Amino acid sequence: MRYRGRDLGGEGRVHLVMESTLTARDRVGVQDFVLLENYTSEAAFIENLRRRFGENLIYTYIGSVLVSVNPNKDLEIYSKAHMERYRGVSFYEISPHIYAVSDNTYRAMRTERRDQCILISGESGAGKTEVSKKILQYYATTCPVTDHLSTLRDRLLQSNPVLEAFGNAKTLRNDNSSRFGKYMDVQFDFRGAPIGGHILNYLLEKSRVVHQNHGERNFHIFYQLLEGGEQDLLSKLGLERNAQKYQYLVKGCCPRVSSINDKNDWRTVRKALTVIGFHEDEVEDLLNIIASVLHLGNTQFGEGKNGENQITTEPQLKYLSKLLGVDGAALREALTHKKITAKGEEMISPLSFEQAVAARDALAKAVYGRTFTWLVVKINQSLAFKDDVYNSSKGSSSVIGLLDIYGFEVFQHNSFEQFCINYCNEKLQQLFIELTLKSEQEEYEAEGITWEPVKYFDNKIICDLVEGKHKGLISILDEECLRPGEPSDISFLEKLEDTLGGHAHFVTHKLSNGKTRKAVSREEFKLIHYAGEVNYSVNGFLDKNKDLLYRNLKESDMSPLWRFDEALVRHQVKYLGLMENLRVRRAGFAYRRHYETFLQRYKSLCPRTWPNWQGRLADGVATLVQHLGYKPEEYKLGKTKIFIRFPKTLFSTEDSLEARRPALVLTLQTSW
Ligand code: AOV
Ligand code: MG
Repeated sequence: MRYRGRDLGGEGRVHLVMESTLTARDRVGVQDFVLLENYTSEAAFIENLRRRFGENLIYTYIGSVLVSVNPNKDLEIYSKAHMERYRGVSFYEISPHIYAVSDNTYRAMRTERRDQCILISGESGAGKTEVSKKILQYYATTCPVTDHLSTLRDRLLQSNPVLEAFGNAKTLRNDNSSRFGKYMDVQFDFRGAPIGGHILNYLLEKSRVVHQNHGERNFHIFYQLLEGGEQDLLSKLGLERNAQKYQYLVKGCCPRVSSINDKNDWRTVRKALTVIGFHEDEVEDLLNIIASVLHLGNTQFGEGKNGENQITTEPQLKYLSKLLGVDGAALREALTHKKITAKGEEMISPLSFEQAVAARDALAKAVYGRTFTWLVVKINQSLAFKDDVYNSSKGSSSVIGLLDIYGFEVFQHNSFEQFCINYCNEKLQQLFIELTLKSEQEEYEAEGITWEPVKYFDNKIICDLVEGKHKGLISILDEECLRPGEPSDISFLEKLEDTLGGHAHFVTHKLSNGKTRKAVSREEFKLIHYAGEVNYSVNGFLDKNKDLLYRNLKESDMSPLWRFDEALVRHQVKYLGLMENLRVRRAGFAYRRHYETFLQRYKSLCPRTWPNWQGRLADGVATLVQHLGYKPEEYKLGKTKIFIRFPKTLFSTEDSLEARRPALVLTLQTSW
């Protein structure tokens, strides 16, 4: 789902009308929910999605927001020919598509010379990452490039398979689930050519390196290396071509996934690393570390002669020391002892069996996490805009940002990971409200349009509850982690009760009359999120907050995935706030144009405004729409813009324009 926060795509940019490209099939249901007759009915909303989905029409607008339903099959709608169809065409002229959004965003960036952002939101497996890749492919294919820029374009595209190999994994919800958040900036020069990129990564689920739930896998790269790595390479790394041999790869009991070809993916990743500009010795370092993680997982501990805890797997230690380039004795000691400072003196004390296992796993997670960060740094260096190379680009450049995050999630058992993810979604929803519902209504006010405000739930109250200074949940958690004495998950819960008890969106088992509430256990707190109620178990909150290990999916049934599951769709329609969005859109005005743009485009339809209107622009537009027969309820005239309530009004005006095509050509050859 995408939105730009300001205006519909047509603003400031007109192009040849291509009504004829819309076939009867494209028009199944309504292609913009604003046209839905029964627009307050959730059932009608879902029925429209279902009808279109049945015809493989997975995209539908709510004004400038694109709703996309995952088809889970290749629809062959992403060819170069498709991309060409969407170039330079406005939203309402052609059937909804992610390419229309990409193109409108690109043109808005170029004509307004302002940075743009595409936000993608949705549940795990909904198709966010696929959408972000389609957008990138669209820019890579349709934007102008010169020879030296083609390298950058290739690197931008190739960063995806690399990051996915190291940051994606099979979960019960998605065979290629992103286990990290990604914000990517693509930088364009004044000609609209991509000249640079930058990736911001966050929340890598490091805990997956050492543990996977049943039916899930570790990060793809491990299986790719074992399946696809040349025999010489595996021997050098001390690895066997069998994932079952590695403790860190067997927890989920599914080394192979039918939809994934690890061997082919390995080739893709190796090639991508070269395209991005990794030197052979850097690739070697990278693979040494991946292999080390597997050897760490197979490092076992047992009781020595004197009852001490010792490493019982010597070959692993040997490989670890070789691959990581550290002294064997030092590594042995580090894995079985801890250093503590007491009264200014450093002391070494042995670790218990459990402590050693935990230390080993912590090391594996840290090594992998740092490697991932290093990978992103390297990719960013390779994508960085190089002023000296692209001299001609100096001065003006703009950016399109792509955000691909986690979706809201509720499981039977929710912990710190879900808390972080759901908070993240609350923040995204805030942004959504801010930029659509709020700004939409504020614009009517600014333009002096009479307007009956539409009520919506503002989830700021929940964001404040989580992030408020001193009194917010995160502050209280941080304070508890730092407090001297014996802070615990339960003492944290008690603090929450003391500080937040009574808040409308925070609930614990305690009732104000001293009795207890059954729906929330003694180790839980409940947050009433904008998208629903979630009980969080406080177990592990303090440790996880210190260690920053996020996200651990537990789900059972994936039968959520290959068909149009109405309950699932309804749930998403609800939590994404689509009905509220439609209501504002519908109660408001679907399209708006600056007077000048509107007049320029349609003046040929009225003898009084053709060829040029001499008076005030607003009067010209008023004259024009009267001539066109617009009814008073169909439009409003603001201070600088005309607001048109329904797309069909504009469609019929566009039809009239189509009938006068020869005159139109002059008007259309404007801003490219
Ligand atoms: P996600 O990014 O939203 O989940 P993905 O983008 O990885 O979801 O999509 C999941 C899978 O759905 C993909 O691997 C494809 O098989 C399929 N898919 C998605 N979009 C399309 C499409 N437009 N056409 C065909 N198949 C599609 V997560 O990263 O788990 O939040 O955390
Ligand atoms: Mg994803």
